[in-house]
Amino acid sequence: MTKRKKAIDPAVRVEELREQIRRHEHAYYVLDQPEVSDAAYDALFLELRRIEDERPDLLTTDSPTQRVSGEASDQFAKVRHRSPMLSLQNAFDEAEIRGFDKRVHAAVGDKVVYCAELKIDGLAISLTYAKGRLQRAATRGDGTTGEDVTANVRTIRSVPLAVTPAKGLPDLFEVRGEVYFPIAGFERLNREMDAAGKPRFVNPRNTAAGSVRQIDPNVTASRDLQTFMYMLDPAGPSKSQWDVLNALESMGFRVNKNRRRLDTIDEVIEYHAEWQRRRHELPYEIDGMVVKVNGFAQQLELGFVARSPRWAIAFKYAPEQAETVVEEIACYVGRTGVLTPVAHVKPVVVGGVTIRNVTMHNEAQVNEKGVYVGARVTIHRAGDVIPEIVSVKKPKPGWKMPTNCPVCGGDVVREEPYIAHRCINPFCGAQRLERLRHYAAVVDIEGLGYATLTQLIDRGAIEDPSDLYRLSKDQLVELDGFADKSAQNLLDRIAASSRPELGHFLYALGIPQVGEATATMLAADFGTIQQLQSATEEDLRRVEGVGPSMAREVHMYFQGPGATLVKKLLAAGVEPSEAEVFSDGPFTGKTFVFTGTLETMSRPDAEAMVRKLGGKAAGSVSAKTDYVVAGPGAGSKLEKAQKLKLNVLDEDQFKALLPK
Ligand code: 3BA
Repeated sequence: MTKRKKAIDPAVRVEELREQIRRHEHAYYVLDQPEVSDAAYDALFLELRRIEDERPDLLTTDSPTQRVSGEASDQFAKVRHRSPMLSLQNAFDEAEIRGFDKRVHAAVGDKVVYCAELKIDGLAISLTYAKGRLQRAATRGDGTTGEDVTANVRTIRSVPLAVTPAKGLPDLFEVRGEVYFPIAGFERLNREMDAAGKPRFVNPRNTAAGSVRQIDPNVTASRDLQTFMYMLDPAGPSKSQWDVLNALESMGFRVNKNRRRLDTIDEVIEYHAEWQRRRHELPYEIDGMVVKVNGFAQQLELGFVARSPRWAIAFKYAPEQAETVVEEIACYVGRTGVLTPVAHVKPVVVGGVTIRNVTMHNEAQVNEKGVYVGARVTIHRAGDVIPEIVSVKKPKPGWKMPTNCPVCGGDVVREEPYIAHRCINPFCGAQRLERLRHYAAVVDIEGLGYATLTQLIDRGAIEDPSDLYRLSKDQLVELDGFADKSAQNLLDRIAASSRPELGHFLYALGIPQVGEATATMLAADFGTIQQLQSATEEDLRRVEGVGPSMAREVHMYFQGPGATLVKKLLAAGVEPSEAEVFSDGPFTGKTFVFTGTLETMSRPDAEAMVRKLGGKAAGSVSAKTDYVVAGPGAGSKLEKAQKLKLNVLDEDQFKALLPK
């Protein structure tokens, strides 16, 4: 007799599967803490879909398989909100938020608790639940009437299709909050657009709005939108905004964890400032903080003005994007002759700073973006980040680099395989100025800026850095902005720069391709400028971080223009200090690479320690590396070290190597 597996009742099994899938979706999409592997989740999903396919009678609209209904609608029905969706008053600075606090206290007295929430830069959405099922999702619209976007919002996995209402809630209730586009997903989408040769999306907010209003719910589903909820109507037994947020969370809605109850406006201002600093740690964009009077009794007392509650305010941050017009595209010539296109734009405030110029990398980039004179462009600038053109209204490729240098009129060429265009005139005035400026900055001659250098060049007083050391006080007092004392100060600073560390000296020369890190490595390796000058390409290639093309450039440099300049500098009395080479330390002959974050010391300190003990600290991992010290956040360097089977140490293991 064959043993028969006890038949499982499909009706029971579908409920079991739905329950498990909902739990996993909640863990993954709401809590960001997945409980099972994608494969395990997919298996449950597939099993559920199979049963539902065989037994259509068991299908329910709130089944996790039914997020995408498949019906495409080209028009969204208008829906009237049960109660108007209000708007928020804004405060743009401390004075305005203190004004709000004053009005609140004047109305409700001394004791006020605020509930502070991050202001998500998304779009407001309303979800109506009936008997625990998502019945309708609507956009805010004009506040009174919105659009029915249920089919699309159902595809957002953090939106529960079925919930167990909190105790004390009626059959019908509404949850409101924000739908947004996570930054990582937005960037991924734009990479896909780039790859497909399609125009980029401008910002996550607009893209989220567009995604919610897609004709085809499959498109919305593919966008991986997210939600944060913050309002519940009616609020049931909740007595405050804080209670509501907690109630929403326990019903399974996604609620932002960065929220706080605060007793004074000073604390609100501090919390606001904290998130202004930290906003770029978040995987989504915020445009401020929403400050709400916490207690419902006090909210009721405060009431409304027009369509805004008097108990809430949006305390905004400076926008990080703005639109403006390109007035001119100019080209700047750098120290190595590379031409950099710069868009001069109609001045616009972005991220709290007035932007007039936006640098682009090269001709190819100008055309990839489709920038031209007269173009309407969106500029982005976040924190300390350099402003960037993120999009062009009507992009048009076809901008061309000038064929002659805008400064000296010399020939401009593009040397394959490089993308950059270069002015190849070695006597180009712009290059000379930039080389001098670079030298002055690197050997730390404070106060020797463009204005002074330009005057000195124009008077024929200097041509290359060696001339600086022959300047007289008489020559300096003649310049604009100089008197006896300031001239002497500058001379003193120039004199003080004549004993540079060898690494600084090498970097200051402006050897093609040699940055600060390589210069330090070369200095440590060769010890003196003479040793370096007589090094062969072979010798150079042995240095950590120096590849064949750089070895060739460095070698050529010291055969050509470098030979003259170094000779002149030495003759002018500049004496690069010999790099300290500790030939018999415990790390002699060992090369270290640090990657990731160190927790008890800074990276430069750790590298200095290695050098002091006779070793070398390199910037990149290769077969020549002896030890890779990896901290949290270590990425590709660690991977490479593992691939090469190098010694990988953590910070403690590294410290154990240090002499006691
Ligand atoms: N809280 C936006 N309105 C918000 C409920 C009130 C409100 C917001 C908020 C009116 C956010 C106006 C549109 C609206 C629901 C009306 C938030 C955010 N609170 N945390 C006080 O994060 N963007 N926006 N939304 N009703």
